Amino acid sequence: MVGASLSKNPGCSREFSPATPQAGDPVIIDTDPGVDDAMALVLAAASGMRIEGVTIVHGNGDDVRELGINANICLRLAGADPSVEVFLGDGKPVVEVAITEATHAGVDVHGADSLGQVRPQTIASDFKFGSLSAKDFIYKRCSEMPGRITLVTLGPLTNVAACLREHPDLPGLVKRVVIMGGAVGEKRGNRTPSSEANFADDPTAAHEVLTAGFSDIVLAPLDVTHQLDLIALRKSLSESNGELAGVCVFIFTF
Ligand SMILES: [Ca+2]
Repeated sequence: MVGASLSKNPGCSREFSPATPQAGDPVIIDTDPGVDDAMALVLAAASGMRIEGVTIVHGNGDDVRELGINANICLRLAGADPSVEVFLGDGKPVVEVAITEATHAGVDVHGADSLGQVRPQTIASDFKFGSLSAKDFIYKRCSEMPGRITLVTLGPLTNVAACLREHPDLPGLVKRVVIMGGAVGEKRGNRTPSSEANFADDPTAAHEVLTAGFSDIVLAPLDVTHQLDLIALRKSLSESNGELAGVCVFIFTF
């Protein structure tokens, strides 16, 4: 995602802080890893952001426990603080959507393990997960740190919507929501001709989050994510040594 400060725009009178969290900023990452989210977790862990917790949602796989294992693998490979816990969330949308070949595409795209079938064998996968559900963790931690946490969502917005349904006061507790989703400003979607996968997997949740009253939402739609030069990144990683770089190269190859 691209950080942006619009304060230098002469046509804009409002002051904006950088769109993406900076080193030391507390974040909760809601994710469905997923090869692209695996890279995001690795980069987040290496960025210096203070990861308060990682919550798992359906999307790039059907089994949130397996997706949670993927998240743990990424965090450990990236050298994240061992105290960072992974909390399992919902395995289906807040309102069931019809399963079609198109809506099941995420599972097919990311392989049987949702990680491009490159799970490293050298890392144990018998991880323990956080005792709270994803939605309960989100509310608990945001309540403990009111106005400080940035929610970063990389999958369907099911967990955040589920949290909102129980706690309508959540928007007042969150500093900012950074959402990877939607196909705003782009002529085609990646799930259907007009829809982006994260929003298509739970459109009700997307609607409920976007209209819940969060004071600061940063949306990173497809046209933003398509700015990443994967070829250059893969070349750079290929020239590096180490298990993490190797896994990332395999992921890109998949
Ligand atoms: Ca994702």
